[in-house]
Amino acid sequence: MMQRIQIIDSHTGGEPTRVVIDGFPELGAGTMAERRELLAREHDRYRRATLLEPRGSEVLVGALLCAPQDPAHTAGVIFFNNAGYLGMCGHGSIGLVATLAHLGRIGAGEHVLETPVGHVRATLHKDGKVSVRNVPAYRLAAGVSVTLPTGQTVTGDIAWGGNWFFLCADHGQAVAPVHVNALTDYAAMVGEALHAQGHRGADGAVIDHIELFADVDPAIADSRSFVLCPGRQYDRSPCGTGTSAKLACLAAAGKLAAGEVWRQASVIGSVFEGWYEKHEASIVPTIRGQAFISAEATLLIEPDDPFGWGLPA
Ligand code: PYC
Repeated sequence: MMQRIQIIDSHTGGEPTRVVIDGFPELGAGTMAERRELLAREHDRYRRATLLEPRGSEVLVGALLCAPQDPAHTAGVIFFNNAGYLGMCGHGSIGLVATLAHLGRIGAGEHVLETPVGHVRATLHKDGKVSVRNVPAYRLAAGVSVTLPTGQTVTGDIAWGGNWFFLCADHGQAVAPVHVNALTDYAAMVGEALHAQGHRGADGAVIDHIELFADVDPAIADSRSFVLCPGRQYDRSPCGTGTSAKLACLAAAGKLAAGEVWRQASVIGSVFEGWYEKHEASIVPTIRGQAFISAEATLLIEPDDPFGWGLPA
């Protein structure tokens, strides 16, 4: 039987989100963490068919639209990428809200999204921008030193912003679009060294996002960053969960007050605004950005297509 997967594509600050509206297997009525686990364990070929070649590209981030557990909530969502599954995704949440608005399913106002790592509150503003009040973020460790195979030692913070991040600024790399290949190699090397030297997030979690910060023209933003995601793809947007982790580090270092706006630019120059509220030992970050719809399509998988479920790994 021909498989049909209905998708809507958007981009948030240049970073694509492919929302799956229909065509994935039924995942039951559990939490989004339970449904993500089931998807990964039994139906991973749907992730590969939807995101990877020949129907997608390595850079896409997927967002499976699910019925929420709580009918009072707007939607559930499971984020995934070329390498596996994500906890939260800031740019993807903005893309999902823009997609639901495009479909006429929601209007301006506040909406609750259930994700595998907690509930987030997304506000669709009348001007099309979206604010995502993320799960609590915190700095786990400050001043962590990592020695690279080149002999260079870099020092940075480990923080949670809905995914695990290592954030550093003393890397000496030029954070500019012409250098994305070199930045990708460099950030991947930092990630591997971090792992090899035993650095982990809470509960032994792999730190799978690396953020390299640099100064920027203050007329544009407060900081510019290159963010490498698992699967060796860099985030074209400033990364919502990465900006959340950055806000947690700024708050912990006493460099940004609650409610003060931080403007984070991506390597390609797109900007998110972010601010936080204090929450016990952590913060609750809010990220504001905008997504634009780029395609509506139905992916088709013929039963005899040798590459129907993606190219071999
Ligand atoms: O915006 O949080 C984000 C994100 C995570 C991975 C790619 N984008």
